[in-house]
Amino acid sequence: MYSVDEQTAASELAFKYEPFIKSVASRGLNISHVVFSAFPVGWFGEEKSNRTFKLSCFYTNDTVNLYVRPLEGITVVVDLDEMKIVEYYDRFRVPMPKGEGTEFRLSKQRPPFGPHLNSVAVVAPDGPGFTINGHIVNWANWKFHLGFDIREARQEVSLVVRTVATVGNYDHILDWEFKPTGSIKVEVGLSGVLEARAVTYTHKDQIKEDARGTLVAENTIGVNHDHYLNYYLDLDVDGEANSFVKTNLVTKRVSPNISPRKSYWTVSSEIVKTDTDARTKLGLKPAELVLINPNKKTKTGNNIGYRLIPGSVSSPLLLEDDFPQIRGAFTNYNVWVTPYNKSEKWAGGKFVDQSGGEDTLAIWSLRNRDIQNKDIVLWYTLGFHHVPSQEDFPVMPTLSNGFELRPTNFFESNPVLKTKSPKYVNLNCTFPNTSWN
Ligand SMILES: [Cu+2]
Repeated sequence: MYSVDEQTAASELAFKYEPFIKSVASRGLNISHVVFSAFPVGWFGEEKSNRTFKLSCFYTNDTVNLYVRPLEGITVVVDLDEMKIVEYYDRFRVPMPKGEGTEFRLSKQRPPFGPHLNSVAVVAPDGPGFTINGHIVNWANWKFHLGFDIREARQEVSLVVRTVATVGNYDHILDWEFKPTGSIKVEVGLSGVLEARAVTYTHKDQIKEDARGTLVAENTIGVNHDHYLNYYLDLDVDGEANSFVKTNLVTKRVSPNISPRKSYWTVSSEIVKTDTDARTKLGLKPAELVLINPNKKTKTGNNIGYRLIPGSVSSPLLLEDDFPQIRGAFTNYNVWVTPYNKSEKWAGGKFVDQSGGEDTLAIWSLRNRDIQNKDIVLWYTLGFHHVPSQEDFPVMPTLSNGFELRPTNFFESNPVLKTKSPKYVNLNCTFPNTSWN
């Protein structure tokens, strides 16, 4: 830990340090544009460690973004208790990144701007319904303590396309949220009426067998069950020909005597060759799953892509040779990628309950078909294991899960910076029941 005063004192020390002044001058830079940022030096197994931090240098000319123009190669190490420079390195030179294109302030953005967003207003005719007294917030059946530390807020408007599919006793609220960032968030909310089984029990103490559910009311068992949804995502990322990339996040050991550090992590990307290889169980090892267009690159040479950010992951609990699992085998993996084929549309097969499993995604994906630089389909299986609780009776409050499709090197930089916030609308309503202290 260190204080702001210590950081200031150390910076002052460095600005007067002759070798540092020379290093800056020898690069043809103006020292009045240099700022320091302090990074604490941790414990790396030394017997006695000192309170030190490293000062790294940044150049502020042509930018207000303090961290984007690192003055690379120079490090000043300051002992905070002694308040003196104990190590100094000027090791190498690389070109300094440009200030151009680093402006993030809305008021400084220049045309061309992104698409126009209309204002949206939410009206609460009886007032907001909550009260704030000091740090106590009261709303509905909630009362909680809240400390505010708001620095900056940016308005965000997104468009939600919603459809509700009522399938038997369940309602599925299917949302597609389109964001100005280019992200698409997909969410499914489950509500509806539990599948119940009538029993003789009126109290949990009477149950001596495996009831395969929860006694949610007298004589009523809410049955344990699953919900699985499969999303057929025929994505065309900047064109039809796409590839599926698995970017594995891997731990590397540092060779001895190079650094006091023992490990770091990096990424190892592989373009997946076939639909059989593409089958992925999520959560076993960290990886980013990206659909790229291998024929299109950004200005800096990254492949244009969109990545899948999964929600919470479910895997089947039934045995593989159990009949419902044979026809519902699309749940065996969370992610599948297949070449586009007009006849392959329904992951669980055309005949659903009557399927013998032959016409399902699990069978199509056994053929080792090439999925590189082709029109491909991403299939995402999302699931819930539902152990009913009393709150789910007589009708269930919405339970949600989802995933996100997020641009990944699709844009040259953050696209939202060029999106003007919608105008603030003052509806001039009065809120009679609210006290704002
Ligand atoms: Cu359920």
